[in-house]
Order: sequence, then C-alpha cells, then structure tokens
Amino acid sequence: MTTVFIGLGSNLDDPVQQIIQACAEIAAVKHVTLRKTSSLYRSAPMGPRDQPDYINAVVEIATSLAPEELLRELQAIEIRHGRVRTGRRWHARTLDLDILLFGEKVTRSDRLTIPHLGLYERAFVLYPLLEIAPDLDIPGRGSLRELVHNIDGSGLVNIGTIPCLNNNDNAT
Ligand code: ROI
Repeated sequence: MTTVFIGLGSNLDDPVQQIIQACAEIAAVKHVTLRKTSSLYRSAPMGPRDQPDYINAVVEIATSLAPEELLRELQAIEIRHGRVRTGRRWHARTLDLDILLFGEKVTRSDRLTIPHLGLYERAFVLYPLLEIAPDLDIPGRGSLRELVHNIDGSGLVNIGTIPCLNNNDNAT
C-alpha cells in the first residue's frame, strides 16, 4: 500500500459539488482507501484572471494501484465530470485531479511528473496538504512546513469541510 496525496480543483458548474462528488468517486475506486480529506478552500485563479474563483482541496488515500493505473482512474473521473481538454493552458475547468505525491516516488515523464510540478509554489495545494499532513516531507525538497512558510496563503479562504463518504469495503 502506498500513501498518495491528490489535489482537487474546480471553478465551473457548482465547484463545491464537483469536489464533494469527486471525493466520493475517488473513495469508490477499487484498491483505493480514502484516509483524509482537507477542508475546502476558495481562491482567486492563479494565471488568467478572467475566470471564476476556484475551489480546492487535498485528499490522502492508500492504494495498491501503480501510478499510471491511478492516473487512468482519476482521468476517468475528470471525464465523467465533463472535463474538456481544450489544449489551452490554464483555462477554467469543471474538475482537475492531480497526483501530488505518490509515496516516496520521484518520476518525470510526459504523462506524469511526481511530485507534481505545481506543488512547490501553489498556496491552494500547499495549505490544504499541510492541514492533513503537517509533518510531511516532500521527496527531494525537505519539510512541507518549511515550504509553506515561504508561500503567501492570505488569498485562501477556508470554506468548510467535505462531507465525503469513506467506503472502506473495496480496499484490497
Ligand atoms: N488557480 C486556483 N486558485 N486554483 C486552481 O486549482 C487552479 N488551477 C489551475 C490554474 C489555472 C493554474 N489556476 C488555479 O490549473
């Protein structure tokens, strides 16, 4: 079993519901056990400003899936949420699911980079991650607490917890 952290983000079509629903769908994936969920956080878009505010959260799972298998499951959930890959960078989206950390794994390919490249400078990822894993070390980067220390989190608003059902039955 590997401990994995997943970042969730949405800024279209009722983002709060998108995240809550996605969390339940992650928990229902075979060979995945949901361990922890952060609060929901609202923030202004990083990148182009002509799009709605984002809702973000981070969840911790335990899984026996390989990184590529988990990526495929997460992309299937994104597609069920109407995610359209326009090819445009940093556009609005109904649902974004990113593998942030996969145990101690460090890998870089066209399809998958772990730790996630956006991890180090994005307050909307780092603060929810710190909430559920305050003592985490990022492979190759040292303590999460130190990383967060240098990142301005003043634009993040904690808007409450995720009512996400945890289905432990399918963890094998
Ligand atoms: N900005 C915020 N605040 N939250 C996100 O999840 C997010 N995702 C993105 C870009 C467009 C970079 N900006 C974001 O992909």
